[in-house]
Amino acid sequence: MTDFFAGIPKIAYEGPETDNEFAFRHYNPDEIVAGRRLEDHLRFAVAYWHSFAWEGGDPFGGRTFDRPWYPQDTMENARLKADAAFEMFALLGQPFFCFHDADVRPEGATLAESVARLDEITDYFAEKMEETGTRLLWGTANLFTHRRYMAGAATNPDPEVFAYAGATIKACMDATMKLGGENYVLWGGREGYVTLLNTDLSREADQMAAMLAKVVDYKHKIGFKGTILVEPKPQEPSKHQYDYDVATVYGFLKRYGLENEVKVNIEQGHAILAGHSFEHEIALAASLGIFGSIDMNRNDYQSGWDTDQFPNNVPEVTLAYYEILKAGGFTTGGTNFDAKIRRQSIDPADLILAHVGAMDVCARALKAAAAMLEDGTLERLRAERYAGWDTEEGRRLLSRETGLEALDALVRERGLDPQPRSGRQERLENLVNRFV
Ligand code: 3MF
Ligand code: MG
Repeated sequence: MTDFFAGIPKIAYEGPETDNEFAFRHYNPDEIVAGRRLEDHLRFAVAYWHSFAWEGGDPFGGRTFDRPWYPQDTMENARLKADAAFEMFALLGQPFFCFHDADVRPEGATLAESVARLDEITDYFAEKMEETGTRLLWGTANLFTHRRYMAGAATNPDPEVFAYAGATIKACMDATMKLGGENYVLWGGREGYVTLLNTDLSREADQMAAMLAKVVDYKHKIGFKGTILVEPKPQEPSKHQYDYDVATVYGFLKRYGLENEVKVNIEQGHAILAGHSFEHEIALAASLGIFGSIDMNRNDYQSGWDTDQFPNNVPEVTLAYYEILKAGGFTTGGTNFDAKIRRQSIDPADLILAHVGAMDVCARALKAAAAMLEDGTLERLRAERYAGWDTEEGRRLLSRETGLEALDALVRERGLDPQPRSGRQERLENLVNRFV
């Protein structure tokens, strides 16, 4: 036991009327919504890196937090950090967490030492997972912080870095499998470039595909039953990242024949950076059959960079869960809070309350989305808009046999003069507002 969260009670559901800060107002894990427990719909996960490894630095200043597990360079402190992390998981009662190797153990002098430390700390996790019932949503390798990765991991011009990255991924996949992880994530923060002047795009694409294929092969070799997920992001830290957005990732998977093996972990902030909405990225992934999981953290709308803030906008989050529910909900995926408290939020209570608020926002949003789906008006109006395509004639127009000449003949013979119809956007927005 640490005393890091001393005085903070276990968070329970007390309903919307409570004035207790340390309570859920909307997230009642056992509430049944659309036939499923809320906990099983939302599948919340805490991100180890932001909550326990990040020290509050920014480009203009160093750490602002003061934690008993600093400096994070000994295994003793790694264990202390794990103690505090699992104490927070027990207080929040969220079912999952996620981690990178670099979040949980100090880097060793050699690969062998780093892997031995990862094995040691994840054995410690296994005991704590058993005690608290917390599960692993996904594991991942940090292939972007260490200087060896400054020019990329799989896409590095140096094959030795490629080998080092592969060995590191192997260790992280082994640890994820050992802990019963439900997914394994790859985010290519430095798989891209800073200047095209020194970059061979086509080689780097082949290298990235080669590594992803090795990941898929190793998954099957060890019998890992989870899902391999790629997390799209358009830039930052690279000027251009190859996994730009869902459409780009799908094109890449298709090109290298990996589209049935890999899905996507979509982050709200990354969607915005790519010039899309979160719900656009989710709907597109679902329609392509590659929707996997989400990172639920927003950006500041004025700053233009990845600020990784906790969600607090119910109407926005509702539209995301609407697409997720429409696609059948999560299978192995979940809602990971890849979010950090602001660097002035230095109290342990800030960490807890950030998650409490975010879980409530997501619960409200999911309930609103489920009610919208159940009501069915939105789907009915959408279906009506396309009804012409469900007719015999609609199907005939799409068929390859009906060429451009046939379309020409049809318009002339029938004297067609199609009349515009309202898209009814404001009516639909009003409808959504009735639920949020
Ligand atoms: C960066 C991110 C990453 C990924 C993580 C797992 C550090 O913007 O979102 O967090 O989520 O690397 O893939
Ligand atoms: Mg993320």
